[in-house]
Amino acid sequence: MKFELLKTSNAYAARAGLIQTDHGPVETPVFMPVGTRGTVKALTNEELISASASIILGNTYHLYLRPGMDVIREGGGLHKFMNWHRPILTDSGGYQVFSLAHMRKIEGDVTTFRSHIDGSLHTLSPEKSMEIQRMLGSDIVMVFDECTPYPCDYATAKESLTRTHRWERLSREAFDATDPLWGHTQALFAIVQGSVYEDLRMESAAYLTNLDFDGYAIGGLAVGEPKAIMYELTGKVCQQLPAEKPRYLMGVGKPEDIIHSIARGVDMMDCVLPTRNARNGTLYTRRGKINIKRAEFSKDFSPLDPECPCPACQNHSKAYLHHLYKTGEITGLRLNSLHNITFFLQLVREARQSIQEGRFSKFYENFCQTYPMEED
Ligand code: PRF
Ligand code: ZN
Repeated sequence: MKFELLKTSNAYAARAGLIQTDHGPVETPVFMPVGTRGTVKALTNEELISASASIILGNTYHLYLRPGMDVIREGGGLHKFMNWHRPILTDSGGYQVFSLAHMRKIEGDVTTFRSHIDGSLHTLSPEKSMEIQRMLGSDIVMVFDECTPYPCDYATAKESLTRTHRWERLSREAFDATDPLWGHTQALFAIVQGSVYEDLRMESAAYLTNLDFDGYAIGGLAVGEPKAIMYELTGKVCQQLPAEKPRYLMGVGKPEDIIHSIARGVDMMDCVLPTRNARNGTLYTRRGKINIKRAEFSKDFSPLDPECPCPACQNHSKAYLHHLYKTGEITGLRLNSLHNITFFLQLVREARQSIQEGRFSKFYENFCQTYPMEED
């Protein structure tokens, strides 16, 4: 993997860059649609490509449980199995085990848990997560970490960080001791943790920079802390990270979080919000979100956004989307998902273009004035 920094904003820390992988380029800043179980929910690969998705995310935890590594191995790795030949980033399971699995027990560096699907007993560790991600064949592999909840007292955060740093070093060693299985190279990203404590975050950034990863993620944010804390720590951690490596803010976020993060130096983001919200009728526009199930749309025959290139906006009215939602038609969920993914990808692409053209400040200030900000 190669990362090239193309341009940095003058007034803000926003950057435009280019990641090169064996499955093609990723222009940054980038929003990564979430394909937890080997599909971005409700969308086909062709539709993702039409919406210009350049990289998607997959999850070690889910794919390991279902379909399982035997199927992935026989299917020729995740790219071939799902017939997606653009880049894939896989999360390590470190977050999902702590947020989804039942009955977790950490013994040494091995975490035992029960599957949230059928209660069966499994283990994950730094070594095992690397082995699974080698088998999946993702272009970007994430280290196995522990995401602290919010709130988290200082002593607990410090103890967790010590463990996470050990797990990240073990991830690095296990990754280096193994070879890719599917004929393309894989990159390894570290994850900065440290809860809401600035000194722990700085310590984490310094420790991980020393281990020399291909990129650096910021984990443990967007877990319920006040927005102001998230934005401030994101900015401070970015300043501490090497300029020549990509930075990934995990699990972010709402459109305003995405733009505020880009302004602070983040290059990559992912979130289930556009697809999950599409399925409960929440649709994004330049003036904020709307809920298509509201009665006010029942006879609104205008498009959601005439300038949006997606099929929901180009071919249909809000009244029709409202009707499909109310009747529970699958097509409604698909059109809503297409629209939201198109919106998120386009928003980040516009931010990137403004950075490249040296007018990010204007883009940012205009966004802040026109997009309604939500409270904590
Ligand atoms: N760690 C990992 N994945 C994550 C997170 C994390 O801290 C988050 C936190 N927002 C989302 N996804 N491994
Ligand atoms: Zn649209």
